[in-house]
Amino acid sequence: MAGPVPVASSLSDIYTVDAIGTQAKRWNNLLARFQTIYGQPAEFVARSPGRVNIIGEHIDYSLYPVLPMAITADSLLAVSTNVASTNTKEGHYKIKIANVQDAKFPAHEFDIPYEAVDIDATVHEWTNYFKSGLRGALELLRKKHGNDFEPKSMQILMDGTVPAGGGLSSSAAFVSSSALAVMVANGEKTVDKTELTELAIVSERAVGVNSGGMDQSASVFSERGSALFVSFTPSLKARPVSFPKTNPELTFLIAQSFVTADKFVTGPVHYNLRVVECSLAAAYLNAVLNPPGTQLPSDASPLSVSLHGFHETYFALQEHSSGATKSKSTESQLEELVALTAEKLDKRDGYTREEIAAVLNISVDELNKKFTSRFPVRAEKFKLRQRALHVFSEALRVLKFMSLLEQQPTNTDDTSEYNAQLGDLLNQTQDSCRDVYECSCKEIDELCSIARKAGSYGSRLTGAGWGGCSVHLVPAGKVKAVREAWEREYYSKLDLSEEQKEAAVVVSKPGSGSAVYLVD
Ligand code: NG1
Ligand code: MG
Repeated sequence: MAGPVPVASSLSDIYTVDAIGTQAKRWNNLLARFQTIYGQPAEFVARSPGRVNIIGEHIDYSLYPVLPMAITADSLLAVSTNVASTNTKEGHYKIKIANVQDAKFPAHEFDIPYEAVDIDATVHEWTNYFKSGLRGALELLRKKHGNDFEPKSMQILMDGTVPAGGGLSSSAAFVSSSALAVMVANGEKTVDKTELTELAIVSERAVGVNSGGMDQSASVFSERGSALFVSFTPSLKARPVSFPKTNPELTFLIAQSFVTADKFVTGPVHYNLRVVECSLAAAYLNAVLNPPGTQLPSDASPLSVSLHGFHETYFALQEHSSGATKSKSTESQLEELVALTAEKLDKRDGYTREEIAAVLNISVDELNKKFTSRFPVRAEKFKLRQRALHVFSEALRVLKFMSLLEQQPTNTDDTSEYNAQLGDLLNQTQDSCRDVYECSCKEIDELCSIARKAGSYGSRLTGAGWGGCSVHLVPAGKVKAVREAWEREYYSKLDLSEEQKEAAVVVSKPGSGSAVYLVD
């Protein structure tokens, strides 16, 4: 699992047999366009895929494990480092970057000083994602090779097929493929997957989103045919998990809502606010449940303290004071935390800054400085109870889902009941996302209920939510019925282009993660 990013020598190392035809055309087009634009061939292509999250929504930044899988759609960066230096400023290197969709994503040329990559996160500019991968990769290269390391100039052509703002993680695919491209362009023969993932997680925050680490892990580590169990503590680990053989066979369908949720725009009231609420909930629970003065670990979460950090500290202290030798199972700990949250956090309409600061025994200024200053958030009240209830119960559902996957059904003549148990957990996630975490939207709710009526075992939003994509666990024999129902009851009511109709629903098999392809 851990180890270097693989070097592919043919497309069959990257894609499943059924995808190769389409992908070969796309790659040929990318390489031909590269030649036309830059007048020379590309040296290599760096590739990272998007992902769909099967279960474990909005808990990665609270440092609980999640279960995503990579999809076929990906970000490709064709690169050459053979750049004429005649018009590059002294002490600078040149980045020329273009996109195959040049009307939507115009080409740019940058002269970047050796010391620092400047990113203006206040403007919404597609090349910021490249720059954030560049910045992260250069930090790592400097750590390895010393501070006077001189980055190489690069010419790049990008082709991304992960829809932006669609909950399939186009950003993580772009940032991690960018960081990978920079590492390879600067002469790294092998790129370590864990190093790449960690730098991509930190890099993406430079674009103004306070993200967790699920997407980058799924993009880099995934292996074809398996989902990926990603855990973040004590350190980042990813392990492939295969789906048992079931009857009826199970298929994942991904359906677009065509509601675009742009974190860059709505972050302060949606995504970034949830991250802050979770961190505040951790601090609040620590103040009311742990002995006075207890410090939570300031771990790798985007903010200073996490619900997982509170969880660990709480039970460690309990065991210590009771002298218990056998620790409780994580499942029963999570059940206990759900009950404690419901009891101790009673304000259903949310807590004001003043109320929270009083319990934490700090001033409102200190609270703002510690919790709400790194990323923009806008809120009068913070729904600590609801957010913590979602996180603990969702973390529990991930464990339940994993234990179902690990116990093969005994009677394989008919596993409908087993399939239904998997589906139920997905449905519960959707209920919690809609009602408790408030990250769904009516269009996603609609896609889910249409699918369930037409035979889906379990349907839910995937990714950040507030639009974007949904994921559905459907028996193979019902795929057609589910697609038809969506067409009839949902898509036909939208004004969609042919291209959008084409991309609205995909049957997804778990795909492979990041790779480098050397062009010969
Ligand atoms: P998407 O759907 O890609 O925007 C986001 C976060 C994840 C995770 C999910 C919710 C980023 C890059 N990714 O995913 O880390 O928190 O939401 O589970 O912000
Ligand atoms: Mg994203």
